[in-house]
Amino acid sequence: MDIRAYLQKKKMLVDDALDRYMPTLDAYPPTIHNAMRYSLFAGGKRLRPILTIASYEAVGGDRGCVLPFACAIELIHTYSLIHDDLPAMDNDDFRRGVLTNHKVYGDAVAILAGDALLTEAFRLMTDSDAISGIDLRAVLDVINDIANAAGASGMVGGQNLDLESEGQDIDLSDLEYIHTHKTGALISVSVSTGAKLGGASEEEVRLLSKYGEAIGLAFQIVDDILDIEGEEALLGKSVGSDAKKQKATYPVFLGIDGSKKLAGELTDNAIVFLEDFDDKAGPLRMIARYIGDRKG
Ligand code: GRG
Repeated sequence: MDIRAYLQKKKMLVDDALDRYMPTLDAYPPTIHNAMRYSLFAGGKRLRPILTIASYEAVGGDRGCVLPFACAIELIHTYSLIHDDLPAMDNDDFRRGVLTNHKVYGDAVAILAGDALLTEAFRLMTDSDAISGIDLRAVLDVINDIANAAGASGMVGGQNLDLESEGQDIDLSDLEYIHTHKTGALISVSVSTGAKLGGASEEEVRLLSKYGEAIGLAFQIVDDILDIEGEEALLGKSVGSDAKKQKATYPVFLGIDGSKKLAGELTDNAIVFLEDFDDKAGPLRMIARYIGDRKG
């Protein structure tokens, strides 16, 4: 199977599960449920949940317990996009090819929709059906990892430094901290969550976490490049915003070619971390390549 067919098949699986797990559109009160579903089903690539499933399958996970956790990570990601787009943060009008949540529902409801998606993620991961049959120590371990990756020492902390750094003179190690936390932490924990739920050994979790860290940083470096030379129609959002906000990015430090080279090296390294895995890790290898080459 080629990467496009693989991603499409797994995206359908995730979309279907999200639809089943989320409260329906007619749930009360209506506005918040509409706003949550508006952004969740606006057409994301579902890269993070797909990574969780691919990692689970790479280590031989076959008990079908990964989907609620994969979907919970997508809920957290969607909340972060809604909040990131708010006027107080990036102030963006388009996301996933449609108007941003606050443009449709207003700032207050967009804040609540993000809050509710974040909370819903933790409800889903502690739902008795979702966790039935899984070793509860593994459940607590992955929930703890996900909370760390999403919170002040992970994504929120990276976002905080990113906002404070606009227009400031920062160095490459500050930028690496921002990228590995703002974007990399959730991507990396997507991979480790799948591995742990799939029953991976400690060494397998270590290697897959290294893989996740490498593709997480590569993903954000490619995002910096796409903000300069990407196509809005493929990205579903405006380009050129980093330069407008005087954000430090990898192309500012390394140039476009240097940034592409580094993203290529990171995805190559990611694949090296998979050397000891068998064919079941094939999708993870393809996803690393896809992240290096993506246009949207
Ligand atoms: C507001 C707490 C908080 C955090 C925001 C993720 C994030 C942190 C901000 C998003 C800003 C941004 C565009 C970062 C670039 C990398 C990124 C996360 C892109 C969006 O992810 P994709 O391309 O999006 O996987 P889809 O829509 O496909 O899910």
